[in-house]
Amino acid sequence: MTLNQSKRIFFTKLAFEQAKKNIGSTGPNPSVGCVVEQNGTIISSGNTSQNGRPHAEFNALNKNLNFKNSNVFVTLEPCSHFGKTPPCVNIIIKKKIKEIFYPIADIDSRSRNIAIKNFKKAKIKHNIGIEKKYANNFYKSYFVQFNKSKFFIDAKLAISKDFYTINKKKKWITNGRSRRLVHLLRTKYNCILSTSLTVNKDNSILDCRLENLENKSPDVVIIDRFFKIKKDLKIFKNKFRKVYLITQNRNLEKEAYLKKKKVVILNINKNYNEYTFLEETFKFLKKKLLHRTIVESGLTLLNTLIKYNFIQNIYLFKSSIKLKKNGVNNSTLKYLKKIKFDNSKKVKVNLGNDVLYKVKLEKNV
Ligand code: AOF
Ligand code: ZN
Repeated sequence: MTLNQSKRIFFTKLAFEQAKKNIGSTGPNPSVGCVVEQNGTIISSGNTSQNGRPHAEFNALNKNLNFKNSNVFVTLEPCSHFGKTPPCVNIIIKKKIKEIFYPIADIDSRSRNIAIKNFKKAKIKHNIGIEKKYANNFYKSYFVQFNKSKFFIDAKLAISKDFYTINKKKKWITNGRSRRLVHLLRTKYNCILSTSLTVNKDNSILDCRLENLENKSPDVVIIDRFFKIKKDLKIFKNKFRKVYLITQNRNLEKEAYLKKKKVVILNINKNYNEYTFLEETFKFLKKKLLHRTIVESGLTLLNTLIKYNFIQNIYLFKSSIKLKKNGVNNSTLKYLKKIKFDNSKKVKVNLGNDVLYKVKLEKNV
């Protein structure tokens, strides 16, 4: 049975649904999805395992099934190198797959454009390019790893109907559905970036507290240029993740205390200006293989990051309630004004009375 183009697109999209499952928790490895189709139905599927291995194709094909006449849809070129696991092209060839579909080549030079040669030799049909644009966008945070000066940074912001970011009377601005979605969103990132100002004030934990996803809590990076972090905060208590503190000042007593709590401290040159300080922070995160960052901070840091074009997407959770006199810190101030609400760059999701906008900013990635 030959598949028409719309079916091929359909199965490729399903492969991306698999890839989405572990995005943010495969370490520096790309999160890949794989769907195996036979006579119009899916007989197997897989995705890259947590921490990056085994790979998606292995997870889908290492099964006692008859794969004869099957087509395989993968979200990225299958690997050809012997790394910590054998090459995925080998298992695809061994299982006598009829045709392999993937949108784009891998960027890793150990595998880039090599699969096609192996498939040709093994006489396996191959089709490259379906959903290419989607794939290029999906793998942005993977591609930036191969570029020293590019970073993948998104942000989350909760605002009232009248654009305030702080409620004087209550801890929350948005509803329970929005807040649960924030917890899920966190699992899609390697680290959350916040500031000592925010965590000192809110005593926030910044983890994922959804059932069975607790172990997907991203690491936390606290920007604290003047070493103002309080000592006994809840943020230091989560066992599933690391905490990094980035500062330009010294405080030996506090450093010793935090080190005991396993907090990693990065001391950046005191003479560096705001921009260089941030750039050094992001370079450090790259070294730590924290390639997908989400900012959850107050308006000062967020505005600064927008000013310097560091932010890619903003997840804007907006409630239906006006805070009026109880509102503090209006988000229409300063650089957030740059957010344009034109439909081409905005995705809208209804969450009960709240609305989530995903707004894409112009950025250098
Ligand atoms: C695939 N399927 O699911 C993924 C791939 O360190 P290793 O040996 O696991 O190799 C990592 C590289 O493998 C990574 O840079 C990328 O080229 C590829 N990732 N390939 O066929 C997968 N995650
Ligand atoms: Zn592989």
